[in-house]
Formats: sequence, structure tokens, C-alpha cells
Amino acid sequence: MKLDIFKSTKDPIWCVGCGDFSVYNALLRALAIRELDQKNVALVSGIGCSGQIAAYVSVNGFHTIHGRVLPTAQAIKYANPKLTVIGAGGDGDGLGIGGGHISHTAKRNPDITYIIMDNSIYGLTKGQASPTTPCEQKTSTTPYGNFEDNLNPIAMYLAYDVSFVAQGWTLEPQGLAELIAQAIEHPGFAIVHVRDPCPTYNKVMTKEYLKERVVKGTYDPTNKLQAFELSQDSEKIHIGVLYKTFKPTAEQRLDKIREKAGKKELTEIFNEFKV
Ligand SMILES: Cc1ncc(C[n+]2csc(CCOP(=O)(O)OP(=O)(O)O)c2C)c(N)n1
Ligand code: SF4
Ligand SMILES: [Mg+2]
Repeated sequence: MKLDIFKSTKDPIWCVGCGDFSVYNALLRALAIRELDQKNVALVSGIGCSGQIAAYVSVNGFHTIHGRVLPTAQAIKYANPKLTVIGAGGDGDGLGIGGGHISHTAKRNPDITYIIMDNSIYGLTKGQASPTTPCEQKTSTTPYGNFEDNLNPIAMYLAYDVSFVAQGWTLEPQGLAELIAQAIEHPGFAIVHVRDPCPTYNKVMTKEYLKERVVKGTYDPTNKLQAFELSQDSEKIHIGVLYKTFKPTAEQRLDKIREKAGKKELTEIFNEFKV
């Protein structure tokens, strides 16, 4: 299947060298790998440079408000479970303002994919420190160095028992496409965390920085302890599917509740609450 059919008529306006181009390319390839029908895909994006991605992909799109990719994506999935629902947004969007949604989405396990485009900076708003900016890094809001430690997102996803956890990087779009395609195929909440350089505002996490640290291993994704160990490695960035488990999806859980509740007229339900 040709990936061009998934390109919208708008050309991306990211800065030259921005990693978001690779995520965009990888997403197009992943949609082609899965041979998805455009009208059956919904792409929800957050606010930030990364959030522009929904405008560039020719599927149903929703550019939602800051930090609300997961609630919006879930609402779409619950309303129409036949759709393939994909969320995409930045580290600020998903781990800062929207960070609280990851744990609750993991508890429900909806069959959706979430791509976090982590450049460890707020790109759109001109380079403020984000939840993944390392301690001591200078940014526009931390001119003497960041006094906070950075979050460890992979360890967080594992602790929440997100049912598919993969880490990718932007220097190999084909490998990233395969990770996204696997995440789409996974029946449950799947996160693809992408290390995605912002050459304009983050002068630390550069392409060279990533090349020195990235390790591509073949891991046993059923071994959660091993995945935790990999997440604690402060020297290397481990790329691949780190963890995968199968449990009932939110849609299956909701079907069971509907079965138990049975079909009732609204007036019948209201009457149950009459005193
Ligand atoms: C409620 C709200 N607060 C703040 C903003 C301003 N704002 C827009 S984008 C952004 C940060 C984006 O950072 P990130 O999610 O990492 O995306 P990037 O631009 O790096 O891709 C902020 C704080 C906003 N749009 N809405
Ligand atoms: S500011 Fe950074 S994240 Fe935004 S488009 Fe430019 S390089 Fe990409
Ligand atoms: Mg960012």
C-alpha cells in the first residue's frame, strides 16, 4: 500500500532538522503497513509543534486542547470502537499538563495507540524546560540550569502497567514505523515513546547525543522486571518493544457492563432513583 494516500494537502512547517518530520514519516508508513482505510482512522493531536501532525495526515483528525489527547482519543474509541484511534503529542502535552491521564487510561486499557514525541523541551512556546528536561540543563526558563530532576517516562508507563510500551527514535523512521505498526496491532493501550530532537531549542538532546546512546536490543517483552531494568539505565537509551501484556480492553469491559445492565428505557432508569 502506498503511503502517499495518507499525506494531506498541507506541507509540514516544522524547522529544518526537526525530529517531528521522522515521526510523521514513520506514522504514514505504519498506516500503510497496517493497510488501514483512511476513513476508519482517527488521529488526535495535542498542542505544541508536535500537535501539528494531525493537519498533515489524511485521516479523521482532531487537534484537541493542551494535554487532552487521551480523554479525546478514548471518547472517540468508546463512541465508535471500529475506528483505529491514534493519539500523538509532545512531552509537555502528555507528561506535563496531561500527565495524569496516562495512569487512568492504563487502568481502562482502551485499544488505542499513543505516540509521545519527546524532545525534552517545550518547542512551540520557545524552549522552556519540560518534564523530561534533565537536571541542570539550561533552557529559556532555567538560565542557571534546571533545578528539577527529569521524569523517567518508561518507568512510569511500566509502573502503570500500560499494556504495550515501546521506545523509538527519529533517526531510523523505518524502525519507528514498525514500532508504531506493532502498537496499532496491539489490542490495548499502547505507547510509543519517541526520542525526537528539537534542534532549535534543545542543544543537549541532539542527533549526535542520541547516536552515542541508542542501543537496539531484542528484548523479551513479557519480562517486566527486565523492562524496568532497561528503564533505569542512565547511560543508554533502549529502543524496541520493551513490554507487552494482554488484558481485557476498555471496550470489552464496557460491553460486559452493558450486558449486566441490560436494555432499559431512560424513564425506567430515572424511576429507579425516585425517592
Ligand atoms: C492550557 C494551556 N496552557 C499552556 C499553553 C501554551 N502552550 C502551548 S504549546 C506548549 C508546550 C508544548 O510542549 P510540548 O508538548 O513538549 O510540544 P512541542 O512543542 O515540544 O512539540 C504550551 C505550554 C496552552 N496552549 N494551553
Ligand atoms: S521549535 Fe523545535 S520542535 Fe518546534 S518545529 Fe522547531 S525544531 Fe521542531
Ligand atoms: Mg516537547
